[in-house]
Amino acid sequence: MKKNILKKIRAIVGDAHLTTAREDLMCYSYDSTGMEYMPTAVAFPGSAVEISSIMELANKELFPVIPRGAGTGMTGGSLPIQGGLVLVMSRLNRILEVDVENQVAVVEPGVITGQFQAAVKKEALFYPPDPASRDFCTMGGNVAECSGGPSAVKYGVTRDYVLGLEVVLPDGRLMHTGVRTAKGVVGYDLTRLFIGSEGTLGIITKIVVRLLALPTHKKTYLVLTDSLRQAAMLVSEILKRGILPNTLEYMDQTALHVVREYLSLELPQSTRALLLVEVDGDENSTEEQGKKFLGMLADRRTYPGILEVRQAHNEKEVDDLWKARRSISPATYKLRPHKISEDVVVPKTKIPQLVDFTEKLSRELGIIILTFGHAGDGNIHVNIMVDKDNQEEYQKGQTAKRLLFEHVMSLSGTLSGEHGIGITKAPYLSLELDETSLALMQSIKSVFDPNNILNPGKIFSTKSH
Ligand code: 2HG
Ligand code: ZN
Repeated sequence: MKKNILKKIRAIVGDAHLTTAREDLMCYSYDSTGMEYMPTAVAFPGSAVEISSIMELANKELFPVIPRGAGTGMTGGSLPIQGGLVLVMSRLNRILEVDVENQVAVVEPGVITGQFQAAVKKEALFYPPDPASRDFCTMGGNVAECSGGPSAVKYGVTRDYVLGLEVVLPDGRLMHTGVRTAKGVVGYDLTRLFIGSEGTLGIITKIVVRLLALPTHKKTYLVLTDSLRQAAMLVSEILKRGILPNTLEYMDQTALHVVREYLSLELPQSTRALLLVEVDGDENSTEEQGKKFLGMLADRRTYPGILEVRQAHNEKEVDDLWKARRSISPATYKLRPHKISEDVVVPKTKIPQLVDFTEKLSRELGIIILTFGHAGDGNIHVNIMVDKDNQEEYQKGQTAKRLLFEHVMSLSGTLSGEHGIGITKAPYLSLELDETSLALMQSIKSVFDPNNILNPGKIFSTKSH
């Protein structure tokens, strides 16, 4: 990037908000994939108007711009793979409005999701999307990736809560999409087009979300089983009985092992999997759902693989369980220095087939593959643990990834439920999308960004990273 361009960016954001110092650039060169790409410069814009001026300049001078939230992404969406200017949204971190009566809020993209949830909770309101990283990740990043989380089984994902957006287009134009009403069908649904577009179509500068009334009660349970298959089979059984938990998560034996220190409970020797189940609502409905759930599991002859069913009795027990669940992802690095992290989804009834397959893959290839995650919506995290410096192991990991994707397709599943495509899944896109859809998606990208300057090389690249 030429010196005079940097000078112009500096003039837009102010001297204190642009850096080219190597030690600063390094902080914005990686995300949760563990991959690193150095940006040429990093800017911290303070308003949509500044972002608009930067994009106008980028479109004229043709340099890449990569929007970035907190860098917790799992597929490389915020990595500057071609260098260029990283735009960090941390200064746009205000909750602009919480309209309690209409159950709507307006936030800037840099607001931390967990902090937003805590803020609306004070008004007895509820914003359900809860990525495991909610204490660090941002609302803008969640919209860009259409993040989900444990509560998606009952409450849905980010897409289900965003009513409208303010967006800066790659050429610098500022636009508004959607509504702030409960319904709206005027024109094409551009809001949904931006949600999950991984920062390739525009830069989100404001988000209008709908909120729910805060559930007043909850009950948290865990079910221990002597086989992974039994835990997997229980998932669709529970939902079939009309129980709709706000959490239906599972951990396999290896996932349990890496977070063992957070769990202040004794596990029977033969434990092979754990289901974390939570029901919520008002007092009556929570009570009723809890009873139904325990009633269903009471007859052990129907489910011989169940070792124990426990209820968390106090806040500490509930917190411990959640701490364990939210810590699995980072704790896996105890096993190997790198991971290939996938978030495939299969129809719920096919989870047993999927976990049988990953267990077999792990045995046959001789590498660690653990599974855990959002079983209630069939969204399984398959973590293939490798050491990238060990070529043979790394190649085995890549083989496992391809075989996994092919298997998921054969089960009528999808490659990604919440982490997006980014660069890590880009070479596999054609396993799922037909040529016509792929071509149409690429034309949409060129309509929005004819010069391919906004987050280039994401979603559609065929190069392996
Ligand atoms: C989770 O649910 C995250 O914990 C991360 O989506 C999953 O590390 C992973 O693969
Ligand atoms: Zn997840």
